[in-house]
Amino acid sequence: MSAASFLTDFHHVATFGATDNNGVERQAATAEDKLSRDWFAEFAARHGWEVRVDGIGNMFALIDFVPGAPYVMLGSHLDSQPLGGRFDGAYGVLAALHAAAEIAERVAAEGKVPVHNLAVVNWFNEEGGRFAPSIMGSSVFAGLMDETEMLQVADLGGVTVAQALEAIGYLGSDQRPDVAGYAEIHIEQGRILEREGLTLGAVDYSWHTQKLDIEVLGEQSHTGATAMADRHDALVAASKVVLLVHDVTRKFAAEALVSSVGRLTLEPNSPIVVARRVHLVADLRSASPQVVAEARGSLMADIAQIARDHDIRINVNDFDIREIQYYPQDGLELTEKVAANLGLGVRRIRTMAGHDSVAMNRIVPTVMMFIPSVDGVSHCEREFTTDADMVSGVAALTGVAWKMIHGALAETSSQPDSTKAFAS
Ligand code: HGY
Ligand code: MN
Ligand code: MN
Repeated sequence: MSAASFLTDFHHVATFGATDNNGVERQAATAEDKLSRDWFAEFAARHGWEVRVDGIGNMFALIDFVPGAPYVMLGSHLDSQPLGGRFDGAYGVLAALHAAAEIAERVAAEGKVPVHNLAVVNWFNEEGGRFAPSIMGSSVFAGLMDETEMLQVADLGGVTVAQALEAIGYLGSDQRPDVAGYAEIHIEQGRILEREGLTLGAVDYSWHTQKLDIEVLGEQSHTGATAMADRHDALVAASKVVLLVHDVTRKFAAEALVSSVGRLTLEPNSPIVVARRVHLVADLRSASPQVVAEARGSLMADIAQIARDHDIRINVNDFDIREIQYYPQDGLELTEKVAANLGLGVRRIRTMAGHDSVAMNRIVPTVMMFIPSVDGVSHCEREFTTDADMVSGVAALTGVAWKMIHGALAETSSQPDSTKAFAS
């Protein structure tokens, strides 16, 4: 793998769905996503790797060393948020492709047969911007979400996952590869590595997260002719809910809880009609499940009070609940060893954002790594990571994957177990 060829490919893929301010608009199963998927398939074909597409649109490029052996999978996601960043997900897929190419060359040159095969995966709909919930493709693969159910999920325009994948030619039916382990590298989407001047993060656990699906039901009426006393304005009540979701963080230590409403749809959304319905999605996250539970309890009580005050109905449902996930101890030690060999500054770090590795860590030993985000921003056009850090990350992923195909982590469980000797 040459740094130049990786950077050329990375910056080329960033042109698929490129926006005016250096971002990407490449939501799951859109025409722009198809461009990146086609490119992924061409890269694999150029290297003689078989490509499979499964029933939820996950793409797998297979590098076979040992007939019939399971695969160590490397990957991330090529879909983006609306007006998102060009690094989130795409970096991990490009890094995985180039790490795999480097490893294939080394295996051929050294002639030492590994224990496992290698695969690169582009997971479907990690972002969840168009089709909720997020981390969909990897969760279906890991058996955490039902494929038939997910295929019926519709976007705001009523298009289902199945229809969208069919439309871009990526509703597959190929058999899913057997998996022995998983490794993913991703931008940090926070400020820690940058602040500490470190190149690599060994992710040791993921935050507890959940979403609230909130439906505010008022009554449609004329904005000009209806007396104020007679209005049941869903948007006024919903606006108070939005502020509640923000203000509940103040009940806890600074930054102990993060929360926002990121989606709001309004019906009928006419300037002359009092809103009859508002649909909101709130995102609650914390390192402590207790904090999320307390925040949820406080919100439920306050939302019920708003419903009474406004004489309207508000339905609240939990979804997309993700327990804290701990990554295996020997995977952390492997990352730290590889970093030391490469002379890269490294530290253990939690992830607040969800990733496909959170799903995969439920079924196989998983390694998750971060590289720095400039200013810690993500899910926006301003998202940025330097070429140098990206190239360092590819070398780290290559080093970790090389050990994993030769059996590292093979016996470990995905829960942390410091007693397990590091499998060399
Ligand atoms: O859910 C997440 O945190 C990810 O960005 N999809
Ligand atoms: Mn991501
Ligand atoms: Mn993301």
